[in-house]
Amino acid sequence: MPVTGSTACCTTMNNSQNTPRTALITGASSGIGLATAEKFAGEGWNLVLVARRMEKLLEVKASYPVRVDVLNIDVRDRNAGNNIADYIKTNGLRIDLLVNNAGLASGLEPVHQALVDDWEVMIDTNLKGLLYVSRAITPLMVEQGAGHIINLGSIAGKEAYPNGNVYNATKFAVDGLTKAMRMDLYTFGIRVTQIAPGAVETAFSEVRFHGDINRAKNVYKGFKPLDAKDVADAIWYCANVPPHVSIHDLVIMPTAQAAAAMIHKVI
Ligand code: 8X3
Repeated sequence: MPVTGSTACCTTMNNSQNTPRTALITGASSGIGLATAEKFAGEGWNLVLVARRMEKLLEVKASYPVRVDVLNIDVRDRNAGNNIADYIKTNGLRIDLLVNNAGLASGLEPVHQALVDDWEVMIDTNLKGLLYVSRAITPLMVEQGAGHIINLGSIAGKEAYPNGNVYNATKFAVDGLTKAMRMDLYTFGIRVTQIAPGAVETAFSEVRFHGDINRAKNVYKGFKPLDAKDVADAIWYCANVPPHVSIHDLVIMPTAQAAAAMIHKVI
């Protein structure tokens, strides 16, 4: 997989040591990833943005007076993490925050009817992609003796629900991995956080239903779901608590959603 790197102007100094902070965000071209990129860029952080589609990344780069490096990389590629790390090292960058956001749900059928191709893409992205990137970036954080990893989990990683099967399994894996990664990394001054959202109105359901927009819209009818910005704000909060504070796990839900499969709808 070729790495296409591209850099914008300017470096913003914004923390107390007057050194720039840089966030690496995967899945940055849409939804929570894009909202997070915009939030951090708006607050003066430099960015390394990773996605399969470049258009939105280039828009972020053009819109904010911070350094934005954009990488056309699919995290499912086994070399993805190493390619990102190589780019970071070659360009003398320091990653203060890794947001492992790339992920998706594909399909919502019972286990005896689900498509194995859906399972493959979820396992490859939500689990293996997160691992490839983390495996390559964590040594850089260990070397610098600091860093923060925020994994995007889900309420689906806390509670199973009917037809959730492999999506549930990948997000339960993120939940477990987040805890285990923290145990491996905390003595190096590295924080590891999980953000576990409930229903967020993005392209999530459209992807889950293989492009069936009407079915996707129905998911969010009759209640107010979260939007991507709500989750980006939570990520921002977790990334900006004082250095001695670590948010281990943050579940963020719509007020109308009491549990994974319990949404109060008024239609
Ligand atoms: C997405 C939330 O409720 O569809 O991760 O599982 S849910």
